[in-house]
This record gives sequence, structure tokens and C-alpha cells, in this order.
Amino acid sequence: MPAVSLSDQIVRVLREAQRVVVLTGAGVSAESGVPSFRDKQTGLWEKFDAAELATPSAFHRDPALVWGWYEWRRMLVLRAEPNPAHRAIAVMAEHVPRLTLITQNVDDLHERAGSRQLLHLHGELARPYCESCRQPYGLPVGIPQLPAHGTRIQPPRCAACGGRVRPGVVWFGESLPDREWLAAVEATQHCDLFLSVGTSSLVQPAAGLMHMATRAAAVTVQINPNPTDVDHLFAYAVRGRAGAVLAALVSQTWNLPYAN
Ligand code: BV8
Ligand code: ZN
Repeated sequence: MPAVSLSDQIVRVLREAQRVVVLTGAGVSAESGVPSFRDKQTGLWEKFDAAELATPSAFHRDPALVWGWYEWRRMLVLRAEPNPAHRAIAVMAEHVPRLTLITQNVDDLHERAGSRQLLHLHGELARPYCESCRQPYGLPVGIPQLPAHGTRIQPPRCAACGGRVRPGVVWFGESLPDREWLAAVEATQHCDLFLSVGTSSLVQPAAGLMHMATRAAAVTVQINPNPTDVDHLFAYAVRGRAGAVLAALVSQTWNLPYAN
């Protein structure tokens, strides 16, 4: 039997749920070895604060440093594998009438675990584009071979206009993509179960979704091994790691093998 025994109430709510929203943050990819924003940076990056590097001004001040950081992160993601949390969410989507997956993560681990539709609120590492004409840039196939601690790399140039290519993510101070944000709000305002997994709930406007779910009278569940500032706002604040908790939840709700 799984080590995690969830309250029967959460299992019952999931079994009866019609419209589920799952919001994921960096903690879901943490078990794949992809460092979160809270993790201390390593190597070249240890003297930088991630939130400082993830800004338009950092890119304009030192494009090679920021492009090198994103290429290093893209290499880590390409070397990583989806974990039981990603897989449990993909299985959940097959069993509930309607599941909307909203992620703050910029990796493709949900897609590689089999999640079909998802909303990337903060963009994607795999989709850089030209900062002048916004033409998507085709990244070379394969895993960049970078020194362990990362390095400066000049960003490529756009084939269409010669403009500078930038990472395909939403930086601090930049607006979220309209389509994804509006779809996330719409789904959250009409859900009956809101699962927030692996997020510190510190980054806006994504952190506001749980308040919308509460106002929509949804059952709200947070899954995080550490306390967050909003533990008390959730109907259930489950203290645990995403992989074990989600694997147990799916197993106990639909009597499936416990896959963690
Ligand atoms: C916006 C892409 C408005 C880049 C990211 C001043 C000026 C401008 C804006 C602001 C400002 N002050 C505040 C703001 C708003 C700002 C913001 O929220 N700042 C915060 C820091 C206060 N937000 C923005 O700027 C947003 N845009 O507001 O635009 C606007 C409107 C009109 C016109 C112009 C502007 C844009 C925010 C998006 C930023 N980009 N990512 C990149 O990745 O490089 S956010 C980035 O942070 C990642 O997406 C990451 O997901 C996120 C951090 O949040 P988490 O996902 O929660 O990750 P974190 O590391 O924090 O926590 C991990 C959690 O996992 C922890 O709780 C841990 O306990 C848990 N965990 C660990 N292991 C596990 C686990 N959980 C489960 N299982 C485990 N095993
Ligand atoms: Zn261009």
C-alpha cells in the first residue's frame, strides 16, 4: 500500500469531480532533477539570483549570460525524465470528465509524460523567438553540450530579419500570454476541484488562481512538502512530495496500481 494515505474526503472529491484544475510549479519538476527557483543556483550562476536573471533588463544588459543560462537549463531539462507526479497528472486526465492543466513551468516534462493539453502561463524553454519580428527560432536538434557550470553563449540571430533571438519564456515584469491566461482564469472560475502542486504561490498573477477557485466554491487542495504563505487558505494542505502524493491519490481514487 502507498506510504501516503490521503484523507478519504480528497479521494471522494476527486472521484466525483467533474471539472478539475491542476496548477503546477517548479516543485513538480524538482523530482526530475530540474532545479526550482528556490534552489540555490550552482556554478557560474551561483552569484546570480534566478529572479534577477529572468528579466528583460538582464537580457539587454548581458544577452550572452542570460542566453547561456537558458541553454544550460534547457540542457538539464533535455537530460531529465518525467517523474511520477507528471505521470499521475496525465493518468488523472484520463479519468475525470474534464481536467485543465495549468503550469508555471517552462519545461516540456508534462508533455513528455503524456499530458495532451496544457496551459504554459510562463512560456516554454523550447520555443525561443526573435525579439524584433517574433518569428519562432528553430533550436538545433539534440542536447547542448555545455560545461557543467554553464557558460556565456551569444544568442542566435533571426533568419528572417537578423534580430536577436530571445528565450521563449515570460520574464518578471512581462505580461502573461493572453490566450493561456484567459483560458486558465475561465477554467479556474468554473472548476469544482483545484489542485495546486509544487508551487510556492509567490509569483503573480498565477498565485491568484487559488483565490478565484475559492470564490468559485471549488474544493482547494495544495500539495507541497514545505509550508507556503497560503497553507491556511486551502481546504486541504497536504504536506508531501508531488510524486508520492499524486501517485497515491490516483491509486486510491481509481483503484489503480501505486506508481511512484
Ligand atoms: C506580471 C519564466 C504584470 C522565466 C517565471 C514589480 C515589477 C513587475 C512585476 C512585479 C513586481 N512586483 C511583483 C510583480 C509581479 C511579478 C511577481 O509575481 N513577482 C514576485 C516574485 C513577487 N510577476 C510578474 O512579473 C509576472 N508578470 O505581473 O506582469 C504586467 C502587466 C501589464 C504589463 C506589464 C506587466 C510574470 C511572472 C512570470 C515570471 N516568470 N518563469 C523562467 O523560468 O526563467 S516565474 C518562475 O517563478 C518560474 O515559472 C517558477 O515556476 C516560478 C516560481 O514559482 P514556483 O513554480 O512556485 O517555484 P518556486 O521555486 O518558487 O517554488 C517551488 C515550490 O515547490 C516550493 O514551494 C517547494 O516547497 C516546492 N517543492 C519542492 N520540491 C517539491 C515541491 N513540491 C512538491 N513536490 C516536491 N518534490
Ligand atoms: Zn526576426
